[in-house]
Amino acid sequence: MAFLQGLDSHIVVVGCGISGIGAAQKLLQHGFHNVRVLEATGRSGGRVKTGHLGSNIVEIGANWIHGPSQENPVFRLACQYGLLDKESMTEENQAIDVAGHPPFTATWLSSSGRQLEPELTEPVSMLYMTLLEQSQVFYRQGREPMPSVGEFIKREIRLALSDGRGNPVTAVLKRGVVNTLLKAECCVSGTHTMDDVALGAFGMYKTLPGLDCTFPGGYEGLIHQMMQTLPKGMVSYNKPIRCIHWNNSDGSAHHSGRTFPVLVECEDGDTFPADHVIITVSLGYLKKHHETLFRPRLPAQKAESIQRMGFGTNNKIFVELEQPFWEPDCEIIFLLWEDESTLADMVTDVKTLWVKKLFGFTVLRPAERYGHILCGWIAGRESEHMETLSEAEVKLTITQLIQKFTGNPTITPKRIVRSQWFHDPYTCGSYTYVARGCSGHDIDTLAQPLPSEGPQAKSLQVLFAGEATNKSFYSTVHGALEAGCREAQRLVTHYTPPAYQGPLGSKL
Ligand code: 6YU
Repeated sequence: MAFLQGLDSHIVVVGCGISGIGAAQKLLQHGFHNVRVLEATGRSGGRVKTGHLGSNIVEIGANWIHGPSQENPVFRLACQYGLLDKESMTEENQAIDVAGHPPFTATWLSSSGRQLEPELTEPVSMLYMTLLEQSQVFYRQGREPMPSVGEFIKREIRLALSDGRGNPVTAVLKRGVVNTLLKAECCVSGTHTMDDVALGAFGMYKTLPGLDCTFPGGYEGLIHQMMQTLPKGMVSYNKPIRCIHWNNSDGSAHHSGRTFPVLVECEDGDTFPADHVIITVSLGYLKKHHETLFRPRLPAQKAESIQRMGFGTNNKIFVELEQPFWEPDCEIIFLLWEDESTLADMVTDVKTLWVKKLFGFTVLRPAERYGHILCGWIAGRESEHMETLSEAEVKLTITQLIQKFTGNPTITPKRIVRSQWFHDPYTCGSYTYVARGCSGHDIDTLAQPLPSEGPQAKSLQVLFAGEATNKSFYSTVHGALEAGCREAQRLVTHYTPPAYQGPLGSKL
């Protein structure tokens, strides 16, 4: 009976990214019928966003399914909807374990316009990868020797390269390889510098088996398929919420003769009374707005965890060329600056040197589908500055960069398109990382429903989903989807009588 009454509860999901869609889908599957999704923008998908460069599709947001194998809910859905090519779905592909770093076929170019020999770049890359793997062991062992991944790697590299026997020119190049790889890791982690990423918590992120794959028709195809399962009209677009009044803080939450513990207030003045709200906005948005987004304000512990956790910027700059300057088998082009004499993954002057943070380009493949398109990657404050420049300015700087590194002054890109996630008012950056000084405890605290104490402690008024609330898979699409489903399941369990929980209840 309690369960049947529960199905009448009014549930508002804030945000129509994959986490919000996953939550709404699961609630509907379990019979909840008063579910409403409020989305600030005019589209679904949030950070899953497919755009165009000329007639080609390009991913402005998420790119890959990380770890496409059966444990990954995004992979399962993509297979179910028939969105992947055959090769990505093979057993062999699912079994490959790349530990989060696919072995791309690489070309290294230097700022003097020459290609570097693998004899130089490969041993340093291998050493670097070993250190990156070692950075993950402290999560289980504790007693990390340095506070951050960046400081740990740089210390070990200094020790390894300091025998003084080598040629000094080669030593500079070796440091350059490390700098480029650190800049690449800033993109993977979504941080300004690896010095900001906590060494003790780095290993908390779990990788799944499977060779990362893309969606031939665009990642947003997954969103469109999922949206088909929601009834028309369930999502209200262009409906930014201004404030969540919880714990009956706004005495006016009455509707159809009932009193509701929560009132969701939108920017346009509309209000939605609710029994439960699942909030899926990004950590970046929470950092910026949590003080005004909740009435009463968030408990101090939760607010502190939000501030401690990291949310950085990673942007892409897609570049279309008439002809490739890379070999047909090349999957990634690394750029090495020969004038960087110290180990560092940041530039000294963001405004004038921002482009030096761009670690290189991935090649969009296969060429028969994309033509000749490169995707440049740039993280951090340099990336945030890039967003403020006009597209023409970015195109000019990227043209000069490619000409310098290829030594060919005639190469001129046809067109470019870039992402601007930091200045997106409803995302405020790209994704979560475990910042120096933060731990899994902060993610648990963020994910804890409100109120967390007092007489209403178990009423689940405000629930927290989104990628930032997933301790194992933060920063990913599957992490976001799983978190949305987790919070929907929390409500299902809440209304399921104890007699139905356990093996039978879990099938509800
Ligand atoms: C992945 C990948 N990938 C590249 C880039 C980006 C991301 N990710 P959403 O923000 O989607 O939804 C919230 C909604 O709320 C949104 O629609 C808002 O408009 C709305 N909203 C906000 N405020 C509101 C308000 N006031 N009122 C109403 N609505 C409001 N993930 O799996 N593969 O290749 C990449 C990548 C450039 C920007 C990615 C990737 C991250 C995912 O895109 C992201 O996690 C999810 O889409 C988030 O979904 P959501 O629903 O939670 O929020 C060791 C270690 C290291 C750890 N890192 C390693 C992992 C590497 C991660 N890699 C990423 C790399 C790329 C390239």
